[in-house]
Amino acid sequence: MNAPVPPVQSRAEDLVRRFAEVYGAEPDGVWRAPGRVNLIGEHTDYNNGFVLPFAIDRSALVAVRLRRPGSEPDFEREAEADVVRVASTYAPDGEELSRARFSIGGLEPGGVGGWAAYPAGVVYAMVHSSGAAVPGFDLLLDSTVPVGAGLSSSHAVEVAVAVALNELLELGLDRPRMARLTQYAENEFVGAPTGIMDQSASLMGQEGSALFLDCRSLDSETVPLPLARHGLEMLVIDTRVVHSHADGGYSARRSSCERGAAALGAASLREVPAGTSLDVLDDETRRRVRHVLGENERVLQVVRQLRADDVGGIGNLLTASHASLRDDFEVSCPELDQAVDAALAAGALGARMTGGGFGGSAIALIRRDDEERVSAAVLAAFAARGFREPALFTVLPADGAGRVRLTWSRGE
Ligand code: GAF
Repeated sequence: MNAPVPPVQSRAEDLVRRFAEVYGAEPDGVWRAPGRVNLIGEHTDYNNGFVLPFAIDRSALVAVRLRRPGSEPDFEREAEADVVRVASTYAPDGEELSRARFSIGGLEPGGVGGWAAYPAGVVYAMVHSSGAAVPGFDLLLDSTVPVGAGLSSSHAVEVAVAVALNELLELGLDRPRMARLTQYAENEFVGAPTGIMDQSASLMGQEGSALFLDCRSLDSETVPLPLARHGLEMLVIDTRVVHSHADGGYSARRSSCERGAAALGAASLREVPAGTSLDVLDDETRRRVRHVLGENERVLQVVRQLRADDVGGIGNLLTASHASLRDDFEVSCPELDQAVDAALAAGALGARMTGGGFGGSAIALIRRDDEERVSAAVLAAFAARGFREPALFTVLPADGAGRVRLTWSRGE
């Protein structure tokens, strides 16, 4: 449980060494982008609403080197200045590295599969939505964000690539523009119709705080989340039920919300005035809309409580969010419900699924002294139901993406 994550600095230094072995040269630098936990504000981002995620102390690292004519032995042989070579230390089938390559000029939506679609999508977005000239480059990826756990491992990769290329190519994109750019990569290239929350958390998170983001204006503020000072911890329960947002459930929810807004005469659910009757909607659409309207209110309430330093007091709102996602929005699953119920029964102050749902992770706000008891209760409940053993670990609010300062590497 809670296996320690190696420090970023030593991971980055290892990555530089591996990069030299793989590509025969040192990288231009190493960039880090964290995964995220959403504290509250679920399925509100694509409805122009409010979200309150935080960047976590688990991250993707990319070492990148722009390819320069004449600088590498095989560059001339490949004779393609726009070739991107990517490799990842996360290699499923027991191989040492998972490798892929693509040519920038040949990129088309859906044309690159597997994890390489994320760097490819960012390049595609830079070329097609920002008009940037992107040369070929070499990239090596390492990540401590568990894949498929609903903690935004794919956005962490995209954001790491975006901040690396933004700096190396001197594109001058600010954080909100990089959030839009990586959303474009997800929506247009990868084919997942996701909102703007995950990449914003990865880009704009701040240690010790959550990010209060208005997804309509992209105005953001940090809100203190001093867990340790209150003797609290955020426990992640990764159900290990894997779901992709490119599958139908997520886009079906999005369409329901759009239908609901249109039936209420609003451009988006954010524009629906408080107190509007939902009676004109059919039962299913009414429940979807009721979740989004209620969830926006819960975000505002949690922000008020955190600003009043009432961290323990937000627990009930987290649990209410879960009930709404389970009953009205219908994006939970038996494993997520079990995680929440078992954690609450063992003394958690609040618990909810986090992220898009249909699998992935739940979070539980717990007293530090209760970690073992809550974890044991969750494991026992999963075993009793015959569910796959979940992964349990605590997370802390961390800083958003940036360059890792290496003490000895070229270019520092
Ligand atoms: C996924 C999406 F990527 C986010 O944009 C958001 O919609 C979330 O599901 C649900 O709140 O993580």
